[in-house]
Amino acid sequence: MSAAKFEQIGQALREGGRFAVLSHVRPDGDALGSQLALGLSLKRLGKDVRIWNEEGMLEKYSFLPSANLLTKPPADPEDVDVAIALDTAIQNRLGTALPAVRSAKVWINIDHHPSNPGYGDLVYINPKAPATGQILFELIRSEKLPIDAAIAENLYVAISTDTGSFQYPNTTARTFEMAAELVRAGVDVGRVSQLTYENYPRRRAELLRDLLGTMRFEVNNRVGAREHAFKKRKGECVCHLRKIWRRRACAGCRRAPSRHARRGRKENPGGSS
Ligand SMILES: [Mn+2]
Repeated sequence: MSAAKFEQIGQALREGGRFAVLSHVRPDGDALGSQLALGLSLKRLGKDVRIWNEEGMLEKYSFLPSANLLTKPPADPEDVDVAIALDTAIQNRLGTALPAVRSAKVWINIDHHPSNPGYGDLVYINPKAPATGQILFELIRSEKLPIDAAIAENLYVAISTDTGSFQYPNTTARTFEMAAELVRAGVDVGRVSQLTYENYPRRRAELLRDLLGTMRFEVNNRVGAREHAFKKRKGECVCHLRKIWRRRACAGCRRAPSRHARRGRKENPGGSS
């Protein structure tokens, strides 16, 4: 499904001067980690790089190395040579970053969502890759682009979060090989894992407390929670319930299976995995 080869993308990265590295709205670890990793690698090449996401850096991922480089796009467009969309199946999901890069002469589209229609000039889509971060790692290695501990940690978080900490079925032997290489490149696994998975903000702890408070057992021991209380954060709630009672449907949420359940069966359009 990929149309461009790594060599062509590598050449565009070396030849361009001004870059904008973008990803989807409502970003996840793969989106933000991928943006920072590629943005930092381009900076190490001496490029003029913007790393923009409509929502700016999320508090949850503010521990990522050089997280401060990722900002909201400006209201007025800026001149760039190359716009790079990462992990974004639908171009419109770049949100307000899209009008900010309207001058881009070359578009590069790197993604792992099978529904990505292949917009852009240089397109590399690998639906078998569990994370866009994994594709970037292969690109960086193949094209001998700069990598250091900061870049490695961003890639590690991208891959770790999109594989559910190397537990989802999309995790392959190659994913572990890559993780080993990233650790050799300087990832502090204990520190990064703790910051990624054991760093709930207070509001999340409160949500969990409220969720468990309304939990009930239904027919066949299925687990449910009062749906209306958690409408806005339903996905997050279901994730928590599934972590406690695997494979038991959440009665209140039957029409909204968890992201984990959808993963692998039905692709999530718009790129939130
Ligand atoms: Mn992804």
